[in-house]
Amino acid sequence: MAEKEARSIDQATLEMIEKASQDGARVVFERAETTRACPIGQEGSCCSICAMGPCRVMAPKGKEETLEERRKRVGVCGATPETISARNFVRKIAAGTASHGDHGRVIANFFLSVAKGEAPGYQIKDEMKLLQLAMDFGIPIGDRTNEEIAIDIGKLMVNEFGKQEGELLFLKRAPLKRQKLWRDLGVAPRGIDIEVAEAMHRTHMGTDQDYKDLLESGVKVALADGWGGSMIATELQDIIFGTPQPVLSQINLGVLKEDDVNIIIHGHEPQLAEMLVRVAQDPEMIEYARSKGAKGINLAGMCCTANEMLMRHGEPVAGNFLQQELANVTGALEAMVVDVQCIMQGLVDTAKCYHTKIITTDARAKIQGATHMLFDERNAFESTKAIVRAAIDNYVNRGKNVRIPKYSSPMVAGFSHETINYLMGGMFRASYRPLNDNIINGRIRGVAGVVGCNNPRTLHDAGNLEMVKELIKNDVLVLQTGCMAMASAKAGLMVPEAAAKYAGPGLASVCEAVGLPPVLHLGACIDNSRILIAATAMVKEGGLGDDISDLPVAGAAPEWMSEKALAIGQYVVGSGIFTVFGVNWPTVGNKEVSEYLFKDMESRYGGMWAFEPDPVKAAQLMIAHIDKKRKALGIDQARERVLYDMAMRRALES
Ligand code: SF4
Ligand code: MSK
Repeated sequence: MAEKEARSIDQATLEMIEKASQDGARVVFERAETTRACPIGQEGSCCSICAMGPCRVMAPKGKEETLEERRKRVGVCGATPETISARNFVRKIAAGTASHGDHGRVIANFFLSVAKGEAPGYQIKDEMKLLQLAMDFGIPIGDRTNEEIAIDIGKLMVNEFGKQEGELLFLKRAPLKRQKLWRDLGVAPRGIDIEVAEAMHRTHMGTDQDYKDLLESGVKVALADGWGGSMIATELQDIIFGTPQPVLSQINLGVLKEDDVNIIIHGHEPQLAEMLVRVAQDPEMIEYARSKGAKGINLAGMCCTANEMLMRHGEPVAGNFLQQELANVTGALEAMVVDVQCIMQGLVDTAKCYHTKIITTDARAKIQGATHMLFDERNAFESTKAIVRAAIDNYVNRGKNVRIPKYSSPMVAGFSHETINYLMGGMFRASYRPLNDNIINGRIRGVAGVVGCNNPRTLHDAGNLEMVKELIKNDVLVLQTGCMAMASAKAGLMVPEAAAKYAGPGLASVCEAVGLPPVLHLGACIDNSRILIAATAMVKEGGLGDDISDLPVAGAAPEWMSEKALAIGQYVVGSGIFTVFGVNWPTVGNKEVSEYLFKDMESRYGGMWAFEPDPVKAAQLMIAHIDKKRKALGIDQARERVLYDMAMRRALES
């Protein structure tokens, strides 16, 4: 087994990996060593979509291939390595889009239920956002009630999933030039489900067999995620649960409490989490917990549900993706309550060594060996109470083998597009003007979105930390979502004081003036749509070009693992943003497909992919891209002047 330090840079994680090994509990870090990645699948050179295969079409390593050899390197059906590679890639994007889309669809239907009064316990929290959306869609406001307006919005949004023709409504939010480009290239999505279905059809055996055409269809289906399913989910969640505002919280396994009933909610959709926040504070439930010998109920989050509860309520976060099983290992967790996406089946096996109850709550996601307690949105309070009661009942089963790592870090989260607008511009003239001005004058060199998961094939949290530190040191403001946001928060980058400690002088001066951390938490992975909205707002504010691809911005996912991350990357690239992924790259076995993604896409979309597993080098690629855009905008000179001033100031200070 590898040295434990080779697995994570997070002390709480290392401590729990060691405890797991002492307790005989298997966790993901160990499985990643015993279950090696398949090198052929990893490079995208295996096709298994029909029963004539699987067909493996790897290029010979370390020697030139003759034309004859190359001609023979095809699947049984004759599919070329390019077709196979592109098909695999597009299928992953379709799966990611389907997952975000299904989340968005559930939220749209839930929104409609709330508006109709069929989901007691929930109501419209952000009236301003509701009315703004109504105006965007031309829905009459007049003297209608919020609920009447919301019913119209809900129906319109539900319709986006099954729509067969036309264009997704949210595409109209993009800069005009970008909208035209999508139309000209034939990638403007019609509806969400139709694009997923078409991508699955195109990639079926014997259908689309032109790799460039396949990859273009990958852009179309990904745009149905970013400007469709994900954006719908974020917007409607904000209206019902409240648009996030800056909140203070704590993060890491140290947020679990020795004497409380500990409950972690893990997954993605926030309806149950929202109700859990209420039920955990219910005097009757607290009394019930006390009757079992606990001091109270401690609710924390894991992965993206954690982000949802954090952003809107400041609830503590127990950890990111690779820490989920380690929460069981503390021996202090009464229930891990899960819904959909990123929930490791290994949780059940790990829990067998402790008393933790793994409770699945969604009809779409059951796990063998877990307890299934269906969460019913129409009877939310009572069905949540039943879940909390089951956790409390389990407190008496807690053994003596309890060790909660003493690590937790303070963090500020809650930076929606609206709060950035407000914080930068002020309440009475909320605007992106100060952000754009600071980019133009060079104090802020550019903006980077660093998002995505953890992956045990790379050192846990390290890729994120090295990349983010390199970016902010070079005056790049960093926006984060998902599990990468958590990695930064654990390391202390999401507090205002981090600006003076880690940021370059230009970025630090802006952060200090506004009271912002240099790294902003924008929410869950579904909320990457907030980054699209923020980028569009920067374009519309003026002075930084007339399309997203003109902006000095870049994206990255240094530790990605999920298909959703690929869908996100593809919609970000398709929206005009240079994006670099770490760990491994699913088309690396095919030169032509990789070149199309890494080079040719730029001439079509103004954005392209890159693969660089070294996080510092990846950050430098992002900075070089930002500088290229600054030069094209003619604002590179301004930055040089500021740098000179700062260098002088440093020299004076030393
Ligand atoms: Fe092999 Fe072609 Fe079937 Fe793929 S579709 S498994 S390449 S025969
Ligand atoms: S939870 S998709 S591991 S970010 Fe959204 Fe984290 Fe990636 Fe899941």
